[in-house]
Amino acid sequence: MSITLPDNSIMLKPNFTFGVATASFQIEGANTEDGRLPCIWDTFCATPGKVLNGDDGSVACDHYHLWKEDVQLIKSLGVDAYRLSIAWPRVMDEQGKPNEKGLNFYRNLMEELKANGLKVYATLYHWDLPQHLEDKGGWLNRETAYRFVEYADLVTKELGSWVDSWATFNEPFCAALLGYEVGVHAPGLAKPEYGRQAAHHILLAHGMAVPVIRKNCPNSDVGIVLNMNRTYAASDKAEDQFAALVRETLDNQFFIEPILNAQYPKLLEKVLPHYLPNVLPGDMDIISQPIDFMGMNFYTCNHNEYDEQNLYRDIKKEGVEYTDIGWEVAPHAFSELLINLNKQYNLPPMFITENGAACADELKAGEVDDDQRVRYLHGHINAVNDAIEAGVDIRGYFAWSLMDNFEWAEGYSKRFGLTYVDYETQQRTVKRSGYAYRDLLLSRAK
Ligand code: GCO
Repeated sequence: MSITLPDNSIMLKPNFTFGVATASFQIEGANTEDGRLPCIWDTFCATPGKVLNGDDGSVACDHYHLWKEDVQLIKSLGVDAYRLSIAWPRVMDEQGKPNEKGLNFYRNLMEELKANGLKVYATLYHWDLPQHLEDKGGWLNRETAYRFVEYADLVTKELGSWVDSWATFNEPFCAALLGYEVGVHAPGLAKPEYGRQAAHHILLAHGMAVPVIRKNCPNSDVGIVLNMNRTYAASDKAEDQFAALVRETLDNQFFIEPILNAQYPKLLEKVLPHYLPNVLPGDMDIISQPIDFMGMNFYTCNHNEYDEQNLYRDIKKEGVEYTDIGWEVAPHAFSELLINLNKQYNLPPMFITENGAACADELKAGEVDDDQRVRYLHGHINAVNDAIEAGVDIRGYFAWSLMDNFEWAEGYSKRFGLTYVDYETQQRTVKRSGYAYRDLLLSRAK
């Protein structure tokens, strides 16, 4: 099995960008080195019962020390670009002053990426909020949005010359909802009214940071990365159709509409008014600044039926394929979602900033034969191609992830990498999927 695209696919043309993605907390380790401050994920990991097997980010993939060989690994995969995130607690001290040692790590890394001909896609916030800001209320506190703008200003001034594309936030949904409403991610708070308010402050921080980044980096693109799911109704019954609509509204529209249309979904005013955050005058204009791109992270789809209490409830579908993390493999949902969004909104250029599969990989005789991931990537890359053919403006695709890493509440138990990581020895082994991805990319005409 290989990963192929139709010969005439736009994705094979030189201006379509292929890459691999990671995030700081998931790979860097060295979480006390060179003045790096504690972040909410350090605290969460240290709280018994929160992360599987008590795993933490103290070593992870030791990328903080192995970055140079990791750049060669990235290059060996034949990609055009690398998507990484900057660790806020590494580059700024509690007084808001730059931490030069932390900044140097990213300067060296980015310089090396550039020297190897790779484009740099940087995300400012992939969930590692400094703990001292959480102690003052974190994303429930509007002040945190102002602190974020100071951080964005510092980082984009210091690192801007290497970065082709800046994303303010990765997945506000997960940072806000999983962190403050459901409590399965850091900081682990769980009050129904918290999640959407945290989300509003994150969106506000995004909007306030955009003009600052544009000023510091006039030659870089600026955007935001959202996770999106396609939700299907469990049946043709009207109530199940309604449940699916509510689910997509809460997961997708709640984040897209403020950014593109300066409003929270109208449906919520009638159906779930307590899910509407407290918005101050002017906020929606700030949030809806024009952006150069929208990043979309896509993994799976949901099937929902009506639930008296919560309006929707997940059901597990029979007869479909699942990955090791229990997520349905649904490439059709990917193209459908992109095509639907393109009809519903005036979308900016889209980048698929994450897509991938967790598999129960095993290293045998120096090889990892991850057939399911190869099939997953083939299906999903072709789903992107289908969406492009249907008229959606998609400019790039990033596989999640460059290598196995810290999978949040699942710790190191779930492997998403194109490269296998032996956490004892830190040895990296490119999996069959990594080679299949590389072969697709090398097949492109120069
Ligand atoms: C996310 C994050 C990644 C995850 C990946 C797999 O989308 O949740 O961006 O950090 O590791 O998505 O869950």
